[in-house]
Amino acid sequence: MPQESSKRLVVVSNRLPASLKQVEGEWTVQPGSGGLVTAIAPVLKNRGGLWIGWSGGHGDVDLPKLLGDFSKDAGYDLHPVQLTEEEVRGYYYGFANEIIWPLFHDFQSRCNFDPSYWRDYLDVNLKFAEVTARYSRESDYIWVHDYHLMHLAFMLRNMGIQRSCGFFLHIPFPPPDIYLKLPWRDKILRALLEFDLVGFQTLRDRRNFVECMEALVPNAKCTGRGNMVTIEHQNRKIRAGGFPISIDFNQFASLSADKDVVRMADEFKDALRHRKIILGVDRLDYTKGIPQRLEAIRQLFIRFPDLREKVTFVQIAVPSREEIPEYHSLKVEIEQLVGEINGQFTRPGWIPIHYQYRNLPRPELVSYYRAADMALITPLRDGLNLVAKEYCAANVNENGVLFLSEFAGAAAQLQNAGAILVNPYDTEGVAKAIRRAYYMDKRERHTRMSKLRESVRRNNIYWWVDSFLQAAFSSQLEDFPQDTVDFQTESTST
Ligand code: ADQ
Repeated sequence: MPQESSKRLVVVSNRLPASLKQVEGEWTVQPGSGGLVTAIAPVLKNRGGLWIGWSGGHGDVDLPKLLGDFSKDAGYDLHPVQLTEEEVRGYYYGFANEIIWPLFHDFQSRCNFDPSYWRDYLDVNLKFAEVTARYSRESDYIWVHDYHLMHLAFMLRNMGIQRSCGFFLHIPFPPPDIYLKLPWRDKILRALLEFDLVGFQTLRDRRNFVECMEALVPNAKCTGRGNMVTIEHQNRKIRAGGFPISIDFNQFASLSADKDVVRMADEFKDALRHRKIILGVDRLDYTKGIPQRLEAIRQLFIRFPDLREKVTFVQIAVPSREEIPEYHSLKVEIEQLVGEINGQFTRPGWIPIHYQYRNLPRPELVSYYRAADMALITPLRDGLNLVAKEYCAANVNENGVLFLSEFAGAAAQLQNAGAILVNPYDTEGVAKAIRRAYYMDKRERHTRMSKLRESVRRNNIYWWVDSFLQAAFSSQLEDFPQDTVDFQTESTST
């Protein structure tokens, strides 16, 4: 890799990779456990660096002291961006969650294009840029994450601050017919062109981005074929490419083999009397298709009575964005559907759907993955979907079946690797696919799952960080290792 790869890294995301918790009356900082933190923390520690993000409120704590202590242990610095309640309401709940999230997931009818949200979004992006400018140096590489902060490079340039900046979008980028509905479509697209590298989850997202750019910024020129392209705009070169995010494969695989996890998985199977387990795991969000999935389960029991009392569907939903009324109505809708379907089919000794609404500790979550015979992952739209990869990594016995929505970014990588693709809106089609998998022989299940696990093991989270940083630091497009991206299956899509 070129010498520049030793640049200090500055990560900027909406939230810091740590949360504040009260333990016996004392505030403490607990490290985050998500994949992004796991992958980036060692890079930050090795090459030196910092993470900038919103700390999440708590006005009564001595934040600099708490974060200072945490930084010493972590080996990299955390710098908080402090936001007022109004800013959080307008920028986070408003602009990010009521405009960009629904629009970019093709739910334009759920958007609330309130112009005041836009102003809050700009103000908060400016605040993030000020903190970034204060704590970073000109030689640093700034890596910005996600749709909350699309204006960060633009703000830095406006302030006259020279930095190399990369951006990664964790959610889908919509095609022009949807993106063009955004009232601030030009400004956001031009702001994204202020980054030096713009990364997406899939090749399709990258193509959508280029098509929107061609419609809105006609003087920008795009060259290159395949995964990475170069865009020339106002005497600058911007790179755009697909980098499907992943998980720490070894961490999930070894946790799944841990004796406590094995015991929990066995207890869970005993409790369900060794019926086949179909598992759904999601944040409770309308993009995840939980009601449609429940309807598919209903269809399964209507169309195939031979499977009644033979399979149990377990849906685990993690509470999310509970302050937003739509998320509350979705929760009620799901609870009603579960009650209805259970009322329709339950027999003594068998409840068809087990529903849990809670955040699970990682070992418990992995024990569910381990125990499940099938994972039913059917978002209506998803940037990637990490649960699909976590299920494969944890399926150490290699006998599980992964059903994956065609509309999850992960489908581009995993469809040729053994996942069974389904259309989440086609509830009868999903039911038929489940029945086929129920009777699938052991050899086919094993062939599919070992291929899936190999794909996730190879393209793990460390590979993802390396791919992005290599693209960020290489001066030549050819330096980017195209052949390591499993995108061949997407070549027919636009
Ligand atoms: P999310 O929409 O949050 O992420 P996903 O990728 O599936 O979706 O990640 C969810 C995470 O939450 C997983 O790591 C999972 O283990 C965890 N989780 C889910 N249910 C849980 C429960 N009940 N208890 C504990 N943990 C639970 C966004 C995008 C995705 C993209 C990721 C990463 O929407 O498309 O894959 O970012 O880029």
